[in-house]
Order: sequence, then structure tokens, then C-alpha cells
Amino acid sequence: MKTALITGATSGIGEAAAERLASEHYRLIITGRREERLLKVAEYLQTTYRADVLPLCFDVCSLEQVRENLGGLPEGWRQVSALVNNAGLAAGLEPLDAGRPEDWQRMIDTNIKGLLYVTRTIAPLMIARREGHIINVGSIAGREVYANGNVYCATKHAVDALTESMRMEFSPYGIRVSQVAPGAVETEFSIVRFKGDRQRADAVYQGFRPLKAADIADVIAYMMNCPPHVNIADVLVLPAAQAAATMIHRAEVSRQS
Ligand code: NDP
Ligand code: 8X3
Repeated sequence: MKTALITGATSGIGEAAAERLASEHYRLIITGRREERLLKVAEYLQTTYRADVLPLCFDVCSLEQVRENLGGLPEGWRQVSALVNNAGLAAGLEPLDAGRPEDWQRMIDTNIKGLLYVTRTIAPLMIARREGHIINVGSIAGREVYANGNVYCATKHAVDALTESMRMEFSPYGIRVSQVAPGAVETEFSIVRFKGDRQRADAVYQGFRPLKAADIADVIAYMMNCPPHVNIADVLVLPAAQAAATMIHRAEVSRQS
């Protein structure tokens, strides 16, 4: 049985990926900051799929916490075959001159530094075993930019760049490095971006059928289940109604989102 480590598995894409991989008999290390949610997900996976689950509650922004939790994985959990760098967020949607530096710091610390800290801790274990697969969750915001997306788009462009460079650095050791870059997925993403304003968050997904977290989990599982000589390096996944970051065909609204 293979072990997969998924960061940010307390909701959305990470939670769906954990469920999908549990159904495929992976052993799972799942992480997140919200302990109650994390333990609930772990219990669900254990009871529904009889999965072997190790929940680790920590903040990926803290190098100390990452090292404490992942640097000394318990015996039997160190052979991580797949790492899904999923934990991430957007905070705010304002032009730069009105942006909040605290929001920029959260996005940079989580989406870039968190991914770096986790990868720095886990990749050496994979390199030592000459086996592993790292899947980074990027975004359409890492392919193009949109007004008011400034720092979030920059962090996802960084994920895109890091994915490419990691692939160059790790492929000599037989480690696959991939990116899945979703368009609009209905998760808690917009609730977080708009700081709990549910009305504003709901409006993002009105008038078209957004992706579900499980759609991205399908892609992640497909990438992981390819034969070891096959690396699905990069996949952009959009709702059928979305053509570009800010071009979503909405039934009863307009052609621009
Ligand atoms: P959710 O808000 O539903 O999930 C985000 C997850 O990340 C949660 O489990 C959260 O856990 C975790 N997380 C956030 N910050 C931290 C932190 N500092 N330390 C540890 N865990 C953290 O959103 P999504 O599922 O949509 O987001 C998952 C990824 O997908 C993100 O990287 C996002 O940028 C990306 N993405 C999302 C898209 C969308 O439209 N939804 C589109 C493209 C990409 P907790 O709060 O418990 O710590
Ligand atoms: C999330 C999708 O378009 O809001 O990465 O940036 S978008």
C-alpha cells in the first residue's frame, strides 16, 4: 500500500483528493490547521474506507511546524510515495494600491513558502528511495493574470515556475513532478478570499456549472495512477463554461465574469 501526503485536506480539493485516494487504498497523511475538521475527515476516511490515516495539524507557513510535523514522521509513515502540495488561498481582490499587506503576506507565506517548506522536508525522503511523485496545485491564475488578482496570480505563477524547476532537479532520481492548474472550483476558496462574505463568494459560481473538488481529485488520481514511466506534467482543468480566467459564460448574466 502506498502512502500519499496531502496538505490542506480539511476542505475542498485536498479533502476530495484524500477521499479519492482512500477509496483506492492509499495510506494517507492529511494536514490542515483546523484540528476539528482534520480529525473529522480522518475519522470519515477510516470508517468509510477502512483507510490508514495520519492526521497532522499544523500551519504550512511555519518552517518550525513543518519540520516538527513532517521532519520526524513516525516509523511506518516515512515512505511517502506521493506529495500533493495543495494548501493555499487567496485573500482579497483589490487593486494593488488598495491591497492589504497582511493579505499579501498570507498568500506568499502559504502558497509559495509553505509549498517550499513542505517539499524541502519530504523530497529528500523520496530522493533517498529513488521513488516519488510531487503534484503541485497551481491555478489558471498561474497561467494568466487578471485585474485585482495581482499577488494571488504572482504566487500561482511562482508555483508554476517551481514545478518546472523541481521537475528538472528531481527527475534524475526517478521522481515525477506535476502540476494541476484548475479554473473555477466551488470550494471554500471564495469564502476565504472574501473573508466570510458568503453572498460575494456565492456570486462567483452563479450562472454556470463550476468544477467540483472531486473533478480535480479525479485528475490528481489519474496522474498518480499512470505507470511510473509516464509523467502527466501539467494539466489545465476548466469548467466547460470557462474560457479564460475572467471569461466565464454565465447563463443569465453576461459573457464576462
Ligand atoms: P479551500 O479553502 O476549500 O481549501 C484550502 C485548504 O488549504 C484547506 O484545507 C486549508 O486548511 C488549507 N490551508 C490554507 N492555508 C493553510 C496553512 N497556512 N497551513 C495549512 N493548511 C492551509 O480551497 P480549495 O480547495 O479551492 O484550494 C486548494 C488549492 O487549490 C489552493 O492552493 C488554491 O489556490 C487552489 N485553487 C483553487 C481554485 C478554486 O477555484 N477553488 C482554482 C485554482 C486553484 P485549514 O484552513 O484547515 O488550514
Ligand atoms: C483560483 C481561480 O480564477 O479565482 O485559483 O484565480 S481564480
